Amino acid sequence: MTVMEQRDAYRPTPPPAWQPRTDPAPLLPDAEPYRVLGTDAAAKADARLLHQLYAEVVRGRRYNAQATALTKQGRLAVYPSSTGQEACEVAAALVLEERDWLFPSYRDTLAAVARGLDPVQALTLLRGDWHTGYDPREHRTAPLCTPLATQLPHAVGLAHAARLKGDDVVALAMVGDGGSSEGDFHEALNFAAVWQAPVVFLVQNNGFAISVPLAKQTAAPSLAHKAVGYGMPGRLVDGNDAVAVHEVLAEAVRHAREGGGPTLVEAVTYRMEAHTNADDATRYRADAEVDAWRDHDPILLLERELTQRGLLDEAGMRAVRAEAEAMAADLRERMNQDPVLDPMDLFGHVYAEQTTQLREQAAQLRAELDAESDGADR
Ligand SMILES: Cc1ncc(C[n+]2csc(CCOP(=O)(O)OP(=O)(O)O)c2C)c(N)n1
Ligand SMILES: [Mg+2]
Repeated sequence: MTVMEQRDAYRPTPPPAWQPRTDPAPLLPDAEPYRVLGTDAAAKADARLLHQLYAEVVRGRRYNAQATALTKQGRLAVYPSSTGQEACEVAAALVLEERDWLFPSYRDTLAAVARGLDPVQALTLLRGDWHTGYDPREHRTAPLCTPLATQLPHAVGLAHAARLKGDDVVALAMVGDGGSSEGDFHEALNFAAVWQAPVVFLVQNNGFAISVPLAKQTAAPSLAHKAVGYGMPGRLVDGNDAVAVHEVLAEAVRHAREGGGPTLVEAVTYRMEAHTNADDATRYRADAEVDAWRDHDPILLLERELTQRGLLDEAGMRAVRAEAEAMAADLRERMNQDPVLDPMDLFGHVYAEQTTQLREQAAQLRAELDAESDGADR
């Protein structure tokens, strides 16, 4: 008789019941986006911060309108407007210290400008005349990133490296709802959580990835819920409420700085304009849907709060608008000047050491340019 044949001799016990390694409950986002403006909590909002957010958001709206106008005048190749999303743009810039890093996407020119970049320099890439247009190290602002979500692993790498070196640096990376479906999004969040890197991920859920609505993009309960799967907190915030976005991001930055690791923030907002000036949004969404968001405009929400508290009157609004107008006039004037460009710069920053092919191409272009200028001299 074998052991197996002996009754009760071999009784495998089931493995212990499976338990999550960490409690997922504290990581879960709220059921509703966090709001401050229009609620009782708004009374506690700092008057100076309210003014600052208001001035920046108004300036941002004007910047968007001016940049879009410049595309129509042929001065800018393309502009992805963030009209309607200015609260997210401005709050993201304001919560960072100078030593921190911002990793923006192509839609986040305003965040770069609110961080202190020259408004013209910030448009260099979209003008198509030079690479990034500004020194990312000087401004601690990575290039405005067109390949979706690729800025996220960069942000994680930088933040992790800074932590290893003992530098007090937080990276804030911005991405769209569509970008959250990319592999880079997954890789970045996974690494950030495993390494407890000091990163804040800000997803601006503006409803669309060009013409694709969020419902066709994800089956997740919310984009903020995705955080739980990686083991980081997810926060859901009203992306048009500048005070709420500022508060949630500031808290996430503080948490990261103190060694608490990354946070995923989903800001629920809406893209009021088409994807870019080259897109026709009326082909895939109804005007009524756009109109429904007008009463929840980030400027309107701030204006209501400031006027109700007696912190802003007509004269104050006029002064803020006049300042924004002056910025737009300066932008217009400088963008209307033809930039001085050397076509040979094309070859300057491709490789540390040029390949034979590139050297040949550079020589060919040099010869063509010389022949042209000889012709012009004659
Ligand atoms: C890797 C990659 N795939 C596709 C594209 C083309 N593309 C440019 S913008 C865009 C939509 C992105 O939507 P979302 O992430 O929601 O950002 P939003 O434009 O709404 O700010 C797509 C698919 C791209 N730029 N990069
Ligand atoms: Mg989007």
